Amino acid sequence: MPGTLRFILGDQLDTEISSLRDVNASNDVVFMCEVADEANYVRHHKQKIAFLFSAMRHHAQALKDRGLTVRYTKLNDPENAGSFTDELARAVAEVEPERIVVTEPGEWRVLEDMRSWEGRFGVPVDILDDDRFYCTRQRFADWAQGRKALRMEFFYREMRRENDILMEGDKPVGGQWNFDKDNRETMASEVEVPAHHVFRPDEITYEVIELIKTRFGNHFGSLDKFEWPVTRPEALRALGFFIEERFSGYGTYQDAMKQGEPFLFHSLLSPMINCGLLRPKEVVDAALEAYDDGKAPLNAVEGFVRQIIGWREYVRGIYWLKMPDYKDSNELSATRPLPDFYWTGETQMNCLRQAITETRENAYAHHIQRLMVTGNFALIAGLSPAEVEEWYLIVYADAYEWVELPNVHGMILYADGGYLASKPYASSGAYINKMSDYCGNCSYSVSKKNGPKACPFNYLYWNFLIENEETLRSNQRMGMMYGTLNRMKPDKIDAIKEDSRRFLESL
Ligand code: FAD
Ligand code: DLZ
Ligand code: SF4
Repeated sequence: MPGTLRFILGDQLDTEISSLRDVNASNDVVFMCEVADEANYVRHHKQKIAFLFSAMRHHAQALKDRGLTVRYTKLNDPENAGSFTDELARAVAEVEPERIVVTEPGEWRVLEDMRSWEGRFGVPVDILDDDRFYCTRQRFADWAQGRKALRMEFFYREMRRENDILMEGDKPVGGQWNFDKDNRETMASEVEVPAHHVFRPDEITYEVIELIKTRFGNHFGSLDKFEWPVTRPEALRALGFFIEERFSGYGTYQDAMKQGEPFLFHSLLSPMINCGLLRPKEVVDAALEAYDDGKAPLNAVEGFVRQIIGWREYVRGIYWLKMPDYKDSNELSATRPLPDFYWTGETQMNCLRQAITETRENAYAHHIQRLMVTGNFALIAGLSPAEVEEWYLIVYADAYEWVELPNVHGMILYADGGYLASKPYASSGAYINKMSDYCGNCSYSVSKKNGPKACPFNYLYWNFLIENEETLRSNQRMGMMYGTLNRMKPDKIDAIKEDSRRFLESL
């Protein structure tokens, strides 16, 4: 008797995903496929593809172990049709289901495909809500309705109240909503960075790694090591390690950067949360439990929870509210091509060299490296939003368009004209110098403002303000900067322009 065909995408690796909730083990077929189109629509980091394919294969096995029938297409299956729609066509022809059930995807382009499936296959297609999130797309749209500016902080407070997280009645625990001011410590050299836990590849992962090396050998990134959790038990262990060993320092050192230390006190959980191996709600619950047990201070717990119920939900809300047009804007008319060093790491700027080299090795960089090093440079050097967005989507194991795009287009590049961030996050070398030990190992001098030895962030910062004065001057939050700029002597302005011209031409 024909049953339901349940299509599970690579970032839906949760046995409780909505599309499996009413599964009938005797009639239904679960369908998963590795397809070249998904690996190639941008040329993802090799480690990212290996992570996802291995996690998919392990998940398929976990579903079979639960007694479900799973039809799984490997990338090197000779019959593999190469795309979601064409692979689904093969599955439909074979299974002849009475309906198809799928959870809504994380990317607009996939949703568009999904909407064509009913017409194409002649069977009903149920696209269900992805209720792994705290906030539905509709709930976010209702919140956004009628607001002039969408600010994360106000959305976050609603999420706190609505989900009764860190609340005492209607007041925030500790008397403040946000403890960010306690989360800006630099890291003294004697602070010991917790151990990084390595998850050793098993046979399935090794097989996938070989496949990726053969099929995607020319993609960005190294596969010399592979240390990610790829199963649900491993992901839960990673969560446990974070809570026990890193969480207490998470808040204090959240913004710090240190040469040779790519992970610091960060959780490294985003690839697993985004692909479904971990549920955001269980991660937040684990953090709250650690707080109740006295394992982590409030600044760490609040800071961490804010990233997940605040930022993560907020960027998803913005993505679905603004797509498909969101990526089209280019408020600052930035057009400079992405410099080659974003791929090679070969630059004299030590901060960028560190962040990019670590990205190549780990398919990971922590938030401040993404925001204040690679992101800040992209902003003040006027790099093309489309090229920068593609780079971020390629290089990180946690990157999917719903989360990458608002962070890049809105947060770092201000390309949406301030829809997401109230002002551009532009900064000179002083910030990087304060929060890291990178500058001490750099060929440039962070204390020099002009000339060939000066830190390029210093003059590019002012050059950015000069070039975008017309657009940014009226922004109240930029008033102080433009006040300083206006007081600068003409020869200083000329030096800034000349250094910037020389440097940008050399890129
Ligand atoms: P932690 O510091 O331990 O944070 C805990 C969790 O909070 C993360 O696992 C993540 O789920 C969530 N989180 C934190 N900040 C954000 C944020 N700004 N937006 C959404 N979730 C957040 N995150 C992605 O998951 N995918 C991306 O493609 C991505 N691209 C980014 C691009 C730029 C330019 C910037 C500035 C940030 C981006 N982020 C992205 C957000 C953030 O940098 C990563 O989530 C974080 O670095 C992941 O590492 P972690 O798990 O160790 O995070
Ligand atoms: C990122 C990715 C890659 C590289 N490959 C696959 C794949 O072969 N099969 C699959 O189901 N999913 C893959 N993904 C994740 C999808 O791109 C993701 O599910 C969609 O972009 C929707 O968020
Ligand atoms: Fe980066 Fe400038 Fe510091 Fe060099 S001096 S590490 S370029 S901020």
